[in-house]
Amino acid sequence: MDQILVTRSSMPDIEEYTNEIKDLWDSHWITNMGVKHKQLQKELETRLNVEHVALYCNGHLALENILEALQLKKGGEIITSPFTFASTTHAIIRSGFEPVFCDIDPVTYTIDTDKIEALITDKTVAILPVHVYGNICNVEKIDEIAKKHNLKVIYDAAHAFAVSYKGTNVANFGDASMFSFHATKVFNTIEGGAVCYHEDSLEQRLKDLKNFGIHGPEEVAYVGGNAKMNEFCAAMGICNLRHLDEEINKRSKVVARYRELLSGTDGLKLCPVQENVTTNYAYFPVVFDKAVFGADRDEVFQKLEENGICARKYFYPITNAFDCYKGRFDPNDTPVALDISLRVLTLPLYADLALEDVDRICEIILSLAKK
Ligand code: T4K
Repeated sequence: MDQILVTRSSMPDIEEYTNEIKDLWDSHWITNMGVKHKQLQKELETRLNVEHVALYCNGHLALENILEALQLKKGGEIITSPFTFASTTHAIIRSGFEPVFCDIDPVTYTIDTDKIEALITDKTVAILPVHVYGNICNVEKIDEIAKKHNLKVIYDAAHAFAVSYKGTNVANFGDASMFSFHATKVFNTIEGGAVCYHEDSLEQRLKDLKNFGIHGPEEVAYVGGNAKMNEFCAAMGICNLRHLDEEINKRSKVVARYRELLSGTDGLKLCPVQENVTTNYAYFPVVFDKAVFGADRDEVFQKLEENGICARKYFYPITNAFDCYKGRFDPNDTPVALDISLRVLTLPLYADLALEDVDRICEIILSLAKK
């Protein structure tokens, strides 16, 4: 039996992609903001209904670049969630800021907005919440806190592409949002990412940061790096965008099947469907309570693995427990995040995952339940 991995990249038919990249052989223009890059940028601005999209070679550098472009006071504190992928915390630290970890809400696993204000000091410069698993943060409350304390808000929206809240695409919240277009995401450009933002003045700064600060063949005006999306990645994005709705629709069927089979099981906690949110079905996390269910997360993980099914412990360990930050942060400061990280498993989810495979995965999980 074939292995089932936690996800599988969405890809267009090979003919569609080769057709899309044919022009590149004619022009020999394969990177540095070529026609595909421009086209994808425009298509995304329209699709997300946002003023500006800056494309990147990956989501991580997109995040580092927007943190720099906002010209926040270096050494300043950024309030964020540790229940996330390594990138979020690394980006804050690599950009010269100090992360201050706020605990998460036990239902959505996004930043607990009731705990943010107590963490604000005179050094705080921004809030960097994560729409984890595509669950939307409490954007209204975050906006209110940010306005009151004059803080910038940068969303890590790596998981939330195509998600909208009360009819507004998530790309529009805060001062900026970062998306990841990595191979594992609902929408991919192989590797890639984007920053969506409102303020016009950020456009030039982001361009400078991702293209060496070059303003012309004989003019280098800024000390920038290189984080451009190339033409092959942009072409993949153009193709994948055509099929996005269809892919999300297929994912919704997989998620519906998981919900049908697992909802109501004692000791299993699923994310509730968020009100007023059009979701993208990015991840399917399940939180296990051994005392009630009969098996813990690691036992379920192991059993699935024995059956060729690779679920993943997204996100364990939480970032404030990483080895590279030993002695610097204390994961016990965020007890909810710590607890969830020890009990969560994200189950396989991708558009072409067969419903029979979902049945088998659930059967294996439920076989571990207390009789
Ligand atoms: N912020 C958040 C909240 C994020 O989750 C991420 C990325 C970022 C920021 C940074 O964005 P990027 O700079 O990555 O654009 C994966 C991804 O590499 C990473 O993009 C993602 N988050 C994270 C949640 O998951 P791993 O270490 O789990 O990847 P890997 O290689 O184990 O792949 C997972 C599964 O995906 C494989 O078992 C099979 C499938 N897969 C993988 C690859 C590489 C494919 O089907 N095709 C592929 O090409 O991190």
